[in-house]
Amino acid sequence: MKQKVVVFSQIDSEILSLLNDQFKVVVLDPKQGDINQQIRNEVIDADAMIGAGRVLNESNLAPAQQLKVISSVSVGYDNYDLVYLNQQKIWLANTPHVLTETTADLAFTLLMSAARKVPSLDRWTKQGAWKRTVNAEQFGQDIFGQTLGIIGLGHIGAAIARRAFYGFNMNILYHNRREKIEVAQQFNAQYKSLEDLLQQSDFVVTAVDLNQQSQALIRADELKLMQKHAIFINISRGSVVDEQALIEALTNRQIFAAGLDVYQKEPLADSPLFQLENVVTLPHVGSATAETRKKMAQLAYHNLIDALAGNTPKYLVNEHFDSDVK
Ligand code: 8YV
Repeated sequence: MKQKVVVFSQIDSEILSLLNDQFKVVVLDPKQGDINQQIRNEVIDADAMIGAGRVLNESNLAPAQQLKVISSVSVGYDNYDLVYLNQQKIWLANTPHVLTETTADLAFTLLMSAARKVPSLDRWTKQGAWKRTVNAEQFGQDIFGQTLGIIGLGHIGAAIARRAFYGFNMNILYHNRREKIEVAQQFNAQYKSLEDLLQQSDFVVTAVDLNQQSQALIRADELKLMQKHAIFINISRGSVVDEQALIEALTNRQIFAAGLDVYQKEPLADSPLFQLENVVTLPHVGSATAETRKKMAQLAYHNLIDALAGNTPKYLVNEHFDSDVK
């Protein structure tokens, strides 16, 4: 009998047809009603799940009888209850590396857009407000040669640093759980406490995983440390920042601007952020290019295939239980 795969979000069509060739595939569809109920119904006899962007934990996975692997089409895995998956001996696999450069590109897109007011000036121009030469209201902030503070010097943080160092001659500061001496040397990046980084940077970018240490890392007190002309960029996870405190800092012009790709609650709906001219809002598109999303789907597919063949997937998140249990 064919093994059963539950696809819990939209997935690349070529990968879907590869899955269909080999497995009994059930694709969940939020339009067909409560997605968590669909998960509970379908997971009972599922061997594998593949997808992204859903919270999976005991509340929807409990009925699973033979689930071996959840193959996430993402590098982040904060939406999965890893403790529960470990208890249940369910493998979790992710898709690192293939999205690093694309996500770093997006960080720079946000940085430059916020610094040079690209979205609001675009609207202004199209509205016909450009009557004579621009004045101080339309002025942005310099990028070249400025100081960039990177919170989280992992793969994506390092790819941002590379752009900043080679492309924009920026002075780079970083904060990380551990010092990253070798990576930092490549970009002349200096390790700083969070407080010093916030005080000394013209731009602050968060590129950390969401975990217990990084949850609400940036709150009102941290935002107060930033300079008045500074720009805050978040491409990691919304919950790294106290969004309400950020909204207040932007409303009171305590900082110059923000560029956000991620939010405490996604999709972002009816937010005070929508009223602010000094924030650039994107809909969680860090990795969203056609090429990269395809590579992520391929990697997730290979992780799934490995796991269903009984082999440890290449990018296993939960390494601490024996692979021979399944
Ligand atoms: C995902 C991301 O594709 O990989 C991650 O962690 O944030 C994105 O690249 C997204 O989470 C899918 O919903």
